[in-house]
Amino acid sequence: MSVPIPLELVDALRAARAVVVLTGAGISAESGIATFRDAMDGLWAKFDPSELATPEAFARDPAMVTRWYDERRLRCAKVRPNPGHQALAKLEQELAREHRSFMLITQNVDRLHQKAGSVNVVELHGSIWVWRCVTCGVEKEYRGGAFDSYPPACGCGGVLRPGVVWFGESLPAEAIRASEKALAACDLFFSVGTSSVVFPAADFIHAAQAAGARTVEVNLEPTPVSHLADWSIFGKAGEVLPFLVAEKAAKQGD
Ligand code: BV8
Ligand code: ZN
Repeated sequence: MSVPIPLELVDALRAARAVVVLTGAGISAESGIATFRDAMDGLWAKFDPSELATPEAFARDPAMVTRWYDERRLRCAKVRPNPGHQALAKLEQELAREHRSFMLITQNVDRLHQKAGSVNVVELHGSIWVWRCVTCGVEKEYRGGAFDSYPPACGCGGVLRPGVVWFGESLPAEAIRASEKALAACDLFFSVGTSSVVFPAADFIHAAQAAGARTVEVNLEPTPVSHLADWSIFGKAGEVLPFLVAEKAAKQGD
């Protein structure tokens, strides 16, 4: 482990009553899932993802947008959670045993947190596994192979779109409610693997601070919120988080 972890942070984690963790694409990078803003091979290299993740792009070219999402869904099916996901699942279990609360709020749509065993997960931007008919509204999880047409067809004759939140679309009300409730009650907030430029998630550190929480950022590079965090740790989530969770347990004599 090449990244120093401040002892005060380990103590803060040992003492925290209510922990909230916000994750972004960076925590899935070590599983082999492209982050949202990295220069990418395949479809992403030619297009700007924030251009594709919009209702306008879907209206303009539903075949291209649904093919892009289906390619990402099939990619997600091939990868596994990494030590960063596993550390957060372990931390949730330990805090539950210690009768302390934990909430994981993710911007990711890959469901790797759930695959790693995380239970208390809020999916702010939906899920790439869920597809919804734009005509009849039926919503189903698709875990199979590639769709046989783009845009995929619904039995009603309509077409399916991915069950994700696009730019310009409102986040699920329940996800916002659960996030606001957890942030208002937390005393330790982590922002992990996110460039903190997409809202409202990028504002969550402010809500945590308003609740009096200490804040931690774990990211490969500085972000617009790095200067706000009590601890800003530049390193890989898959290295920093397992080390931090192990240090917490070691000092607790777990
Ligand atoms: C909304 C879809 C009401 C699924 C995505 C103020 C308030 C509210 C809204 C806005 C506002 N200002 C502007 C807006 C509009 C907009 C917005 O935020 N625009 C931005 C660009 C300015 N927000 C919205 O439209 C939201 N809707 O609020 O509704 C409304 C509506 C209209 C107008 C006003 C209000 C909806 C936002 C959701 C958009 N959909 N995804 C999909 O295709 O995936 S967001 C997309 O970006 C992904 O979900 C992604 O998760 C998310 C954020 O990106 P990151 O996760 O941070 O990924 P990124 O690649 O950027 O960064 C990765 C980081 O990890 C990097 O820093 C890297 O260094 C680091 N990293 C890499 N490897 C590692 C690592 N860190 C640690 N370890 C590693 N190994
Ligand atoms: Zn339908």
